[in-house]
Amino acid sequence: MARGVSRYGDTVSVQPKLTDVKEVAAGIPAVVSAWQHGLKNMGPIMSAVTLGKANQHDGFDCPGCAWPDPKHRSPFEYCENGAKAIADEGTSRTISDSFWEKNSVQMLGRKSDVWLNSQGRLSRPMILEKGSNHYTSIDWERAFGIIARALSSLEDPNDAYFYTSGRASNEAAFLWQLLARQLGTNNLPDCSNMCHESSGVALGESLGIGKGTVRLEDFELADLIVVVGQNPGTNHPRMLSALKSAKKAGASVLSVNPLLETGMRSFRHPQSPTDMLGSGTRISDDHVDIRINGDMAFFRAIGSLMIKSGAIDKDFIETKTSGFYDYRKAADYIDWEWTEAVTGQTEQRIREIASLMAKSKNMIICWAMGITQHKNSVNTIREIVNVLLLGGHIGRPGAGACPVRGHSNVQGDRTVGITHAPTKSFMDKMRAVFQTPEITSHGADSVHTVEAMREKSSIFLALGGNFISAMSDTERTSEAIENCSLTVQISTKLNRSHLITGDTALILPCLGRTDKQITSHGPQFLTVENSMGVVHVSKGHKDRASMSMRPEPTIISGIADKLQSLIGGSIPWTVYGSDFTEVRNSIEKIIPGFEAYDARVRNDGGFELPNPPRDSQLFNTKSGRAEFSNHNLDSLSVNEDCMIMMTIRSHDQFNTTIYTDKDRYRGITGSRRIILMSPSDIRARGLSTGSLVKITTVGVTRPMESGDWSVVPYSIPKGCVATYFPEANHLIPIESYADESYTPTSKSVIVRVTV
Ligand SMILES: Nc1nc2c(c(=O)[nH]1)N[C@H]1C(S)=C(S)[C@@H](COP(=O)(O)OP(=O)(O)OC[C@H]3O[C@@H](n4cnc5c(=O)[nH]c(N)nc54)[C@H](O)[C@@H]3O)O[C@H]1N2
Ligand SMILES: Nc1nc2c(c(=O)[nH]1)N[C@H]1C(S)=C(S)[C@@H](COP(=O)(O)OP(=O)(O)OC[C@H]3O[C@@H](n4cnc5c(=O)[nH]c(N)nc54)[C@H](O)[C@@H]3O)O[C@H]1N2
Ligand SMILES: [Mo]
Repeated sequence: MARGVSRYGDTVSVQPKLTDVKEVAAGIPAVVSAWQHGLKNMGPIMSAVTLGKANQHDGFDCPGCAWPDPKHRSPFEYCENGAKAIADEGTSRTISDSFWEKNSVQMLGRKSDVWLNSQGRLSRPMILEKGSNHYTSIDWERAFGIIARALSSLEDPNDAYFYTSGRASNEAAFLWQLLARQLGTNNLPDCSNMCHESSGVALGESLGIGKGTVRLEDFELADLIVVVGQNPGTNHPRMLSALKSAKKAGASVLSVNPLLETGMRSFRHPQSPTDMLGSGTRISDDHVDIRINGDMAFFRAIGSLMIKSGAIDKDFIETKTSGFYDYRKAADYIDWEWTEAVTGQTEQRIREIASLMAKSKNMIICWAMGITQHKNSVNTIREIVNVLLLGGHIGRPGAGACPVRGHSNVQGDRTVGITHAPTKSFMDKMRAVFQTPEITSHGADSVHTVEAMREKSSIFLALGGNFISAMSDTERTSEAIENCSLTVQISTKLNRSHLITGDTALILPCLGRTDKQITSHGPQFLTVENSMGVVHVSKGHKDRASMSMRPEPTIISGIADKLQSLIGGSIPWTVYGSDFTEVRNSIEKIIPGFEAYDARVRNDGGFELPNPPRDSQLFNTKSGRAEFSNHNLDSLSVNEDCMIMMTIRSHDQFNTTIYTDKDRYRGITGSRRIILMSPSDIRARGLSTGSLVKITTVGVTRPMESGDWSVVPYSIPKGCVATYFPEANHLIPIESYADESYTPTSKSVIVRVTV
């Protein structure tokens, strides 16, 4: 039963204010911006204390991103955007009961995402009863009872879906998947499905591990670092320090991106006084302004040229890899006319880049969403790995594959069992240790969750995140959620997923990274894994803003304990909910690499998980070797009247949490309803700066379009346009996803832009 809540908030069309694209990232403006957010949300003293604990051995893991921490920490191990994420969570403001009395869900639905998030921390469990339009408070035990009864009365456990967003700690994530599996389902869709799933699938097939193969220390040993489809200046600002040190040690940096993002131009280290006064360090030595989705063709051409030049590591290829001869055959002929068209690069230019890569003794290739969110993402990543394999760049210091993860613990969540497609050995261990029922089929990922819930009324539970706004196809996703009998959100901040709900909806307010985790068993700490496989402690230090908030593991155990009393079982849920060491002791029994987990993780800096390709050039693939791939090349090609649209992040947002409407580095302020377009495309379409256009998705049978997008001239390849995520998500069809990984094609949407 839909309540008719707006999926987007009232959109007012305001023209953005445009200034020049910034040449230098970070520096004084970043420090000022970080402190502005801190002061506004936490006040001066709490800002100083909280920011001082970020990424310290005795502090918390910054919720901003998954970039690893250096061994030797400075007192300021945070960046501008980490500081924003910390201030946003650390706000002293809470949502009061009168807020819910005053505002119906329909009224809240008309508000913007910025407004919803700025209301403060969710502070009490709330329920939206069937047929009601207002949330009212509920006590924890009753809320757990409602969830447990609903789950236990399902005819089929596969009618429940347990979503996870990547901020959940290892302990919370482990308990969450244990709850799902005790019920009897593998339906564990997660944000990773929309994010680096393509990397996990591709690296699993090529290298036998779904993770990267470099350590932070490798950056200083590399001679060439390639940053493909990633905007570190905004999304992983601390990576710029690593790139800067690498350059000082002699590395070259190459950027491959339709946009020359500011962070890749120049960088002033905010913690270095001499840097702050200078003109900044140039980061990228060269930039390839590739067309959207041209990367597969680009890397194949490079591989082909490397083989022809003979500059390949024959010994590595001979002893450590499989499939080279088929790959060489596939890469023998390059259709240069097509390659030039889809990459937007001349043959000469690709030859230059190929010879740069062929010369490299130690190459690291980094990538993020610009590579993972296309139809051919898995094969594109395998093509990137082919190039690394040609040079023998796996399992050698200073070289390797580096998928740069997004959410701060998305990698850890996967490690401890958040996956719809678990291995048999994992499931066997779960059954042996916890007597969970036998589950023979894989579960649903995010795309299949939407499709299945639209078909059949279900129960949807979310450990964090904002599924409505983060998923593609906002309309279909909303229909799926509104078709549920019960939706449950364990959250820190108010978002649209609390307003577009099932018949009955629950909000369960949890503690975040910056909060002290105190249970009936005393003070606790949590653990996380960074983008490079290091597991370490995260300990918040702020007193909770409301006594009604609970730690995530305590909430999950509360639900599970009630459920267990109805369906049977002997998992010590009450112990898990209060003593997080016991959770770690159980993780150790199930997941390889976690021996003596609780003891080892207490050491400063934690411990590193084994990574056979990196540590000893061992590959857990079918052949027992690293696998070359040789798939047919493809790239999105569009008619003259269509364009390829990518949906990207601005500088002042964390995924669906929008802090302000400023995109400082790109020089855009005041509106997020913009479309970046090349000056030549603007002229060719008879448009001008500020023209309001309609964007229509091509290739779907149902109407998919929206108007009032303001044209912003920008240096972007012809035929390519960019809009912001999440505003443009309703233009990405649910049926448009990456082959094999089912990641929505957020960077490859074919559209028509008209007045
Ligand atoms: N401040 C802040 N930090 C964040 C986040 C945030 O929202 N805000 N989000 C976190 C999360 S969950 C993630 S996954 C990461 C995301 O980090 P990024 O992947 O850096 O995020 P996007 O803005 O999606 O940027 C994608 C980049 O890819 C480029 N691109 C798009 N299409 C193509 C293509 O076809 N080929 C190539 N070569 N490039 C392309 C775009 O121009 C853009 O620079 O950041 C994490 N950190
Ligand atoms: N078009 C388009 N769509 C995309 C993308 C894109 O590039 N383009 N990127 C995709 C990517 S990479 C990702 S990762 C997804 C992100 O998808 P999600 O992870 O679902 O979304 P977030 O915006 O990160 O979730 C924010 C909400 O999480 C809750 N939260 C924050 N911290 C905590 C915590 O510590 N505990 C709990 N329980 N809750 C917390 C808050 O209530 C907050 O409102 O979006 C994807 N969607
Ligand atoms: Mo992500």
